[in-house]
Amino acid sequence: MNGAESLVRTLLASGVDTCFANPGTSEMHFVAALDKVEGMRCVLGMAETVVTGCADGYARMAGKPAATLMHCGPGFANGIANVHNARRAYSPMVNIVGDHATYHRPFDAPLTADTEGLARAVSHWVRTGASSARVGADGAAAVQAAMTPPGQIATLILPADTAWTDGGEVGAPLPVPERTPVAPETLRTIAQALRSHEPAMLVLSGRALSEAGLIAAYRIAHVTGAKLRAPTQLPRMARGRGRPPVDRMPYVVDNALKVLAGTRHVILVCAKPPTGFFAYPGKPSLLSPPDAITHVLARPEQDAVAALEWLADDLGAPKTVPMRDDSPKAEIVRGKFDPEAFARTIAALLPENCIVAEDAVTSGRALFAPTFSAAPHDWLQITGGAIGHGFPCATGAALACPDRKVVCLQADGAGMYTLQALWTQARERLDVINVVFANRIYKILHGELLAVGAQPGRASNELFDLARPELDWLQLAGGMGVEAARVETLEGFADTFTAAARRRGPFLIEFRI
Ligand SMILES: Cc1ncc(C[n+]2csc(CCOP(=O)(O)OP(=O)(O)O)c2C)c(N)n1
Repeated sequence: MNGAESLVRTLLASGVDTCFANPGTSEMHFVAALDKVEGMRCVLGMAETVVTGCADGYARMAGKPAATLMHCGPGFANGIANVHNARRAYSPMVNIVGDHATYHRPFDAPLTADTEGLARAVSHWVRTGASSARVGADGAAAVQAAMTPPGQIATLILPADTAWTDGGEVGAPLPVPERTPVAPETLRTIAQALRSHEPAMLVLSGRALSEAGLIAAYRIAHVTGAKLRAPTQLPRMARGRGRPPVDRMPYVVDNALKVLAGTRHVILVCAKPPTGFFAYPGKPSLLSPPDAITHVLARPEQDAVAALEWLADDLGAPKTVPMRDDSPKAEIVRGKFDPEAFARTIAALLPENCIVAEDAVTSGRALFAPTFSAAPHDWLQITGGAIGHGFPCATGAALACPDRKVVCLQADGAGMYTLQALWTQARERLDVINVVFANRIYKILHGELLAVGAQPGRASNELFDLARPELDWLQLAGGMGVEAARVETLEGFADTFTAAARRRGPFLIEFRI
């Protein structure tokens, strides 16, 4: 058995059975091993950002890593933007990056690069295989690192000779550490702060946004009056009717400052302190009031759900609390696109138990609160601000959950970064409804220009305008094997979406705004 085969067998033994790939010559022995060994689902992504974005969506829904297979430093570099998003979502991911044979490196052949340096920039764990005999053990260590709470990026660089040389040994699966409990003194201190009835806010992310975490947080809010918020960008949240409607922190700094104003205790549950997405002249970076006390109830790798449940019980919260949802009624609205009207419309249309992958930028700003009244669903967002996440994230989520409908809400400019994911959806016959918000402009950047105090001019118009030439999403999707339709009204959208939801397989709706 060569090193490559030992690595494939190790990954399978450790529970990794899906590989998103875009291989090259240095990965040929790994590919040959995939041919030889049964059990790995291999999915081609026709750009590395698609590969890594798929692995992110897959991990968020499967709760375990997929492997990726990429080619040398430049291939990995192409994939970095969505590794960055995955890292900020705490998604477990095992990247296998093929590279030149060890003895070939000194000759500086064209693909020679600082692969380790590139990997280190975005990975929690990096190793370069040293021998075929060690590659199996390295693979098991990579899976262990990826699965270590809260979820990490592990990158194993595989020089070609470590893959093709005989003497490979299958690595035994390694134990995965449990989530650590929150210290009793932390729980008691925070319980005391909440009992003071001074204005408090729990900021929930990670596991705290699971159904169990949200219910416990809602119980705490019910007895203490504490407010609940999720960060502006969240990895995954259980939402919809019957689940606690916890809104996001607004993106716009002034609005976020208003939400936090007067808060005395900011209690972080797997979340970071509320921070502006960017700095703006004359505005603060940290959004909590300067005199607020920041408490850390649970770090992302800790057992946040148990901590929230302990607090809810200790504070004497009833086990079940009536759910109050003030969000507008879910109903199909008529007329032109408008963010609020679209939100009410999609709330009426989302299929039960669907997965929403959202990279909708400005068209998505108003989506969050009104869709609390939709049927129960999971919502995935771009966590690292590196746009071009929606299509691949939806693709990976659909592979992880073949029995669930996936709805991808994608801005057009961001969608152009990774539209090749549509081809993967067609090839794998994935059940995804892609909605493209075709406003034909980098709209958010117009707002950002004004926010830094500048005025739009010739150059900024040139750089933000996407209408010359116009993108034709029907042809783009059709060219990659995905059926598509164009709509210009909300009622047209509702009809087309309803028809798409009844069928299986990928579909794209271009919503002309
Ligand atoms: C990888 C990456 N490159 C560039 C940017 C900067 N950026 C932020 S939003 C944006 C344009 C978004 O336009 P679009 O997706 O059409 O959404 P809209 O603002 O029109 O709603 C750009 C280029 C980014 N966030 N990430």
